[in-house]
This record gives sequence, C-alpha cells and structure tokens, in this order.
Amino acid sequence: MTDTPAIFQANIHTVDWRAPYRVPPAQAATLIDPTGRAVESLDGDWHFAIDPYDTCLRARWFEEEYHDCDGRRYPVDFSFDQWQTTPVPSCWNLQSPQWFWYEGSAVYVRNVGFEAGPAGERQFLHFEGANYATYVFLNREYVGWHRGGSTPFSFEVTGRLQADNRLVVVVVNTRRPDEVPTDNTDWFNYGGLHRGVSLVRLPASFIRDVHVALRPGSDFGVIDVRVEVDGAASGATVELPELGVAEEFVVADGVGTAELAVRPELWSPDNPRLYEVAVSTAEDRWQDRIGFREIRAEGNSLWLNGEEIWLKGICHHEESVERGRSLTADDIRLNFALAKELGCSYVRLAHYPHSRAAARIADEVGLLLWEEVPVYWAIDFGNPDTYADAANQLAELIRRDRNRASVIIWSVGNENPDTDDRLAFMAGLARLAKQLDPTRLTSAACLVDPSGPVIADRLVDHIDIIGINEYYGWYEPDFAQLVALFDNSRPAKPVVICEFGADAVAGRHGQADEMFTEENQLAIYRQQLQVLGGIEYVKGISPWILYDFRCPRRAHVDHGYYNRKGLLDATRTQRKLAFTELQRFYARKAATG
Ligand code: GCB
Repeated sequence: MTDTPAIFQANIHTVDWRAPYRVPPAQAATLIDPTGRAVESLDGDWHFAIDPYDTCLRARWFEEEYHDCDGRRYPVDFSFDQWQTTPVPSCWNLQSPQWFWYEGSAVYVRNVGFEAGPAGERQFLHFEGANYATYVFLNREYVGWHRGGSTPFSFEVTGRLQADNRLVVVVVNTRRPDEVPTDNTDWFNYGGLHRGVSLVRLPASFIRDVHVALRPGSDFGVIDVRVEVDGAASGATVELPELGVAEEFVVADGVGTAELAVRPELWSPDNPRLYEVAVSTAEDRWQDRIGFREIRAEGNSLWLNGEEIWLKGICHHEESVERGRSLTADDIRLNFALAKELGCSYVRLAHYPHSRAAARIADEVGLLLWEEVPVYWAIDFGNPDTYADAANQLAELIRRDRNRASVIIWSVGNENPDTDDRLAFMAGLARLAKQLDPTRLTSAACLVDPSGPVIADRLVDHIDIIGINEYYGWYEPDFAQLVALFDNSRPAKPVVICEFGADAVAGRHGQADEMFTEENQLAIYRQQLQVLGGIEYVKGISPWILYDFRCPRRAHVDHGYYNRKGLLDATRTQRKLAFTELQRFYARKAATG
C-alpha cells in the first residue's frame, strides 16, 4: 500500500469504513417545522440503485472521484446519471419485483438547482421519513445521518448550496437487533425514501418550534403557547383572529411563552373545530390550524372536554398493497372513512409513527388517535444507544404532532418482556413524553400474567392508560380465561383493550370453529365483544385490525405472507363478516353510552 492509496481500492480492505459516518445523528432538537412555510419539494424521479454491499459508503461514491491518485482514469462502479429512476416518495420494494424482498443499502441521487435568496437566508434539507438509517451527501460532502424509519429530520445546509447541486442519499433498511424496532416484527420492512423530501428556506432568525394547547385543568379557559426561536429574537406575537387574540410576548434565550385567557369552542370527534393560529417574530411567521380540547384520566375513567368517553376504536398499519408505507392522502382518508363507517371515535396508528398527514386529516374529520413508537417486542433494552434512538424517535414524533387535537395518547411500546431493563427503558420514555407534552396521556400495550390470568406489569405505575392486547379465542382458545382475567384484575387506571382479533381469509366460509374462515373470526368477535362490553373498567377497544397487511414471518399457506386479522382484505375492498358485527356493537355503544 502507498501512503495515499487509490480510493477505489482502499475500501476493499478497510475494516472500519463506517467510522467516518459515526457522527451524532440528526436529533429532534434540530428538526425544523415546515408547516405553512414556502417549501421546495424535491419529490419526483430520483436516480436509484440498490447497493447490497454498501459500496457507496465504503468506496465513497458520493465524492465522484474518477481518477486515482496518479491521475489515471479509473473504472468506477457507479453511473449516477445513467441509473434508472424511481419515484420519491415510494418504497423500493414495490417499484420492481426484483426489489420486493430487498433489505440493505440503496442509493438515491438527484440534481438540485438553487437560486440564492435574500441575504441571511438559511436553507435546510428536510426529510419526512426514510426507513431506517439515512446518510445524506451534498456536493460530494457528508452532511449527516439519521436513524429511525418513521419520523421527520432536517439538516441545515446553509452555505453549501450552489446553482447546481448533487444530492446523494443512502438509505439502509437492514434489520438489526439493536434498532427500534428490532430485527423481528410482525410487519413488512419497507425500505427507502417513503415520505417526501424538500428544501426549506428560513430567515436568519426563525421559529423552530411552536406548541399551542389548551391547558388541562384550566376549566377550558387558558391556552398555553410556547415558541422556540433559532437566532436572535426578543419578542413574538401570537394571533388567534377568531378569538380576537393578538398578544405580544417576550422571547429570551430563544424561548418565549404566552398564556391566553380565552374560551375556544372545544374540538371533539363530533365537532372538529379548528382555529387559525399564527406566531410571528420580527423575521419569521409560522401558521397552522389547531383544535383545542382536554383529555384526562381519573380513576378508571377517561374524560374528553369534561365528559366521560368510551373509545370505540380500530387499529391499522400504514400500508397499501400498491404503495406499501407511502400512503397518499386519499389512502388515509379511506382508512378514516372506513373507521367512521364502523362507528369509531378513535384509531390506534400501529406500531410506529404514521405520516404527518394522518393526524392532520384526523384533526379535520374528527377522530381521536393513539400514536406509537416502534418499541416492539424484545428491543435491546439494556443498550443505552438503543434507548437514545427510541427517545429521539419519540421526541421527533411529539414535536411533529403535539399541535394536533386528534392525538390523545402517546404509546411508548407494545408487548415487551417484563425485565428490569425494559422497565427502566419504557418508564424513561413515558417520563420523556410527559416532559415534552404534559397535555396528553401515555400508554403502552402491557402484559398479562397467564398463570392468573391477571393484568400484571410493573410499567402500569408509569403510564396513564393500561393498554392490553389479548387474543382469547385465537392464540388462547379458552374464552373462560378472558372472563377470569378481568375478574382477577383490579386496575387503578383506565384499561383499553388495544388489540384482539382472529385471522380470516376474505371470502372463505365454513363452520364457526374452522380457523381462517370468516365465520370463525365472527364468532370470536361476538364472544369478545360480549365480554369486553360488560367490564366496568375497560374504557375502550381497538381490535386488530382494519385490513390485512403484509407479514414476512407468516409463511403458513393460509397467511401467504399476510396477517389476515383484517376486518377487510388487504385491498380494503372486501369486507369480512366481523366488520358488520363490530359496527353493530359500536352503534349499540353509541346509543347506550
Ligand atoms: C400482537 C401484535 C401485533 C400482531 C398481532 C398478531 O399482539 O401487537 O403486532 O400483528 O399480535 O396478529 O399476532
């Protein structure tokens, strides 16, 4: 080897090629809020190649070195401008049959034109979501990376843009045991830039974050405003024109708060009233449409705007047969319309943050939401770095959605083994959720001790709502155990049965005891609903699940790599018998309270 080895060969022997990329990842604190801003979309066709051996990162393709250290032309392994294209946003798995099962690195390349703005302007590359690790390179330089497959992140690129720019983005969706989620889940590991990418221009001093919420316990009479400004600012103004508010407040060390003594019309699923809210500083203006409501847990009860509620819900994944996790607004509207048709007031968005559009649409159409981070099953709970990843995903989700009235619950996980490490990890997340947003409730799908059976989980002391997943009638055939579970348990908090269900192949009919038939699913729903509807401390349900979804771990012939517990098939066109059963149950609940 010479002192300056030819860059293209060096990577073949380099053991620690990852080292240069190991800088601190993008954090929730550096996220910008593109709401209401002039945003230049970078969506559309990008050049694309899968890169199974991580060669872009190993051989530093993004540096675009075409000559070796002696100046000789070198045969490079890439040809960005001749690569085929793929649309952004999309999941690569559904863009070519060859990429369907692909897990690993993939390289996206796009040329970006740029016209300089006014003096002092700052520019940011903003990503709404990419699964799982994303490495960003601009004009041959490393900008930074992010981990977590479902939350937004941004990088400041001020001073790094020219008239013509090359953006190279490497997205890696290799499943790893120390990530969040871990390498084993019950859903499909879609890869890619599955949500939008944009260039956002902001002034030298800009509003980084705004949180506007009705103060719990204020008798619906105080709205709290908290603003974070990046750059110099000594004051800000908040306006709510429909409530006659235009109030100035002080900003010091980048933070300003205001307390508005006003009485807004309250947001609820029956009356999804939204108000125009604007916050401005000398240099920047941020605006949004926000609803005001209060959610509270007391004893075994849940209260929305001072009225006791029972959550009539359903779960769904962020998935479409054609688009994977890149749902369109129409997909989301269809899911919510189906939920409404069932009679739902609430939807559990399982098992990771769905797109920003989901909560916005729920705000408009009037649905309460449970939002969740993918702390799913057996995470590497003892690993501080895994905790840092999970905490950052939770913080990114909360910063993104804490102005959405529809969101009432932050869930910190699902069905996790009850170890000391897990308790410390998830109690930490629950504390973080409260710290970032004291106006909402926390929950998680907790554990049942089957030997009781009894609800037994040390995490319940750290959350507001006890979520329980139970599959009596399906994984656990003895229904008497479901009754026993409730008889044996004395929860001090509201319980929501956040999952129950059974698989059925749409269109397959048979006897009620024949697994995978619609009749069997129907029979299990009937028994479940009869029991659950009568338990005083159960304050809601969200059966598993609205529609079938892809599931690589289910190779059984009746599954065919799908989880078939949907009330509809995966295309959302074929309804199974249990759909109407749940609809009838919710109609009765609505009539009787
Ligand atoms: C569960 C999980 C969910 C699975 C479901 C099932 O308890 O929370 O992610 O898909 O069971 O179908 O087994």
